[in-house]
Amino acid sequence: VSNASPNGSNVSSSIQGSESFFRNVLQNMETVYLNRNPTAKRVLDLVHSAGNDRICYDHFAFRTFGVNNHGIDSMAAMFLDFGYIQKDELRFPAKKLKAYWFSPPAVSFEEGSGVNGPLPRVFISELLVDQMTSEAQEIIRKYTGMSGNGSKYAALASAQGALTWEKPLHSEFQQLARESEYAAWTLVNGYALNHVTISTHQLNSHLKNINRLNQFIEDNGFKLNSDGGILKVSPDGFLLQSSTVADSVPFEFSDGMTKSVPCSYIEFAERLVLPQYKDLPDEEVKEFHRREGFEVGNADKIFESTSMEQLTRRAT
Ligand code: OOG
Ligand code: NI
Repeated sequence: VSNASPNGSNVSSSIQGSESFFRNVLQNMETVYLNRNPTAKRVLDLVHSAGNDRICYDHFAFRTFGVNNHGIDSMAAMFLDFGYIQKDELRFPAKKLKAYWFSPPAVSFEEGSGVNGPLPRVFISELLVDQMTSEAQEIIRKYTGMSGNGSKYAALASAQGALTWEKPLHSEFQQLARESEYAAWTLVNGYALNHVTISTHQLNSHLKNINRLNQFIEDNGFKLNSDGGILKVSPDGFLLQSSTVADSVPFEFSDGMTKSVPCSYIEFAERLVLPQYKDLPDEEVKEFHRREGFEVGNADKIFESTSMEQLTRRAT
């Protein structure tokens, strides 16, 4: 099977190992995520009940610390082993982050919903720890150092909903939060799924239009990330994204303090049909006829879905 894409390479891959085992791992990551994040669960239920029997995931996203073998590679390992292919690098100098996205292997059956549908792309970012202040580096090196070989089990930690390091002090969380909300998030959430993304163009109701979906989500009382505007549009105009604001969950720090910390959010993506395929009849349009990949300008704003500014913003 070839997943030759018009704006990507012609590299094709097929799933390696047992597909049912791999899907089971994704399902466990999803279960941890849905149990912790009531907004994500509610939104998926709402989209289902609005006439969409089938929901396809555009991508899964993870965050990491780029130090002590705990960076992108630690989370990418399982995906690469099962046939994912590393694609473009994205850089976010102001946030001191970089990311890669990975394209999924071809599978023989993808007619189901959710993790039983088309395999999601994967987006993995890492904090460029060397560029942080020495105070922040000390905290991050302390916890990734204590994790040790834990980074080899990133996927396991994600599927279990466990940290590979011990819980931090509240003061350490606060110190990181002052410098980088991404760093603070990763210290308390580790390899947990940061978000799943609903592929809106693969829905069959009127919600396949991302603007209608955004309106529907807001009409149901949920707050969308407004950074740079609700709808994030790539410069070419063909990749449209939006996201909810992350839920907060109580977290018990190692000093016994329990404080609310940002957890995960849910994203929506609509990939428009590329100009060279605009005359294809709707029923012939496949995923590879649409805009591929990610966009730095969109991603930069989607990262803000876990920021204090968005969490504390009053609903409009
Ligand atoms: C990832 C933000 C970027 C996208 O689809 O561009 C992103 C994050 O918040 O960790 O998800
Ligand atoms: Ni995303």
